[in-house]
Amino acid sequence: MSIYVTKPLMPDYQEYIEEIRCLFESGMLTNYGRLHERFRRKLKTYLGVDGIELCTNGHLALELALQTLGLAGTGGEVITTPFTFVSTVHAIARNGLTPVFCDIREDTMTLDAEKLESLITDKTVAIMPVHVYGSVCDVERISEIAERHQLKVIYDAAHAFGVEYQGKSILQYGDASVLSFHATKCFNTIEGGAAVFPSRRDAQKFRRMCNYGIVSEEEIQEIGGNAKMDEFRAAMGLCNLRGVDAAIEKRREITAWYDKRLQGIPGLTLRHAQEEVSQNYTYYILRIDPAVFGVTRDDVCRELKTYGVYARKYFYPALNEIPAYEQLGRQYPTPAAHRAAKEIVTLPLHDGMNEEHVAMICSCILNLAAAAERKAV
Ligand code: T4K
Repeated sequence: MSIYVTKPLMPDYQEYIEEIRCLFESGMLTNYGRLHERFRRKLKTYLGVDGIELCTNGHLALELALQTLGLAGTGGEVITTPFTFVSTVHAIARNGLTPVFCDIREDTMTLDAEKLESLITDKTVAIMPVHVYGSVCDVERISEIAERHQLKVIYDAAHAFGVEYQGKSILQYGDASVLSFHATKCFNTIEGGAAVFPSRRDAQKFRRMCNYGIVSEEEIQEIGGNAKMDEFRAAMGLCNLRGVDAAIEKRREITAWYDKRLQGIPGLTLRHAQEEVSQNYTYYILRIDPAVFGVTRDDVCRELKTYGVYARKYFYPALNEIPAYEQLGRQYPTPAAHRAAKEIVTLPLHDGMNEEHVAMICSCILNLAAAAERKAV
């Protein structure tokens, strides 16, 4: 038996068939159809945000958000973090902008706002922080710095579906926030994403940018692309929205099973709990300090694989160490990001798991360290 890092949330087969039946009757499969609009409205209510527009995936939503805010092609610099999925940084670079890497906080692994200001120059046009693993960035401090320097803020909120801070959606901060609805996330539309803008004008422009800049049959306003969400994926979104609360609750339960077995072990650090933040439990992350635990994160991944458990190294390597970016622009030391990239493992977490799976995974990790300790004495 194999246990993968995640497994998509899927609706009941019959429920999905019922949802797409109308598409076989109407033949309207894409281009802002009825299901797209219904899904968008329901999502808006569920997330508690205005100005949300759907997209074909999270990555293109990031690229198009930068274009919507007028940043693409300016040749400016965008401050971001090297501890993220490669999509974040590619979205910046593919818009003719230069990523500048800021280190992360040791506890939340989000962009370290205390180091941010010293990286701002007259070339800086924006900040792209990441709510990595659904942990909330220092939104107030980032807003204050951005305002003072007149910079745009685009949050990569790919992991932050449904995350709330002080009782409100985290998506309301910044000039834009971008979600991913990829199959591997806690909520999915197979592939998919969305962008949230506080400005109605920006939201409308983003919507046009996802459809070639078309306003009407006779008017084209911008140089947009094609990044529309089709009706089949909107149908998946409608179905999954009904099941997502139960799936998040199951993820919370599994997280507690892990925590019970792994907390208090020297050399292991569990996820940092943030005050006034409600989680979505998309990822179970474990930090392994090899000097104390006796084995490395990579040893643990290898051992788990022998038991058919496919944990992942989200996010390794740090992106300022990959060939595309190591020579690019100004480089600053990011020791916290490099340590995190070497020490963090993402363990399997999905609603197909039971407590025995978690017990097996934890025993495997703890036994490996115990065996290493025996060998050392
Ligand atoms: N920003 C951030 C911070 C992100 O993390 C991401 C995406 C984005 C932006 C861009 O959003 P999208 O354009 O993707 O919407 C995955 C995902 O492809 C990616 O969405 C995600 N982040 C990233 C962190 O992880 P891989 O290469 O690790 O996925 P893969 O195919 O190895 O899948 C992992 C496991 O999940 C598999 O071992 C089995 C299981 N799985 C996977 C798929 C695709 C399933 O059971 N069913 C499936 O359909 O990238």
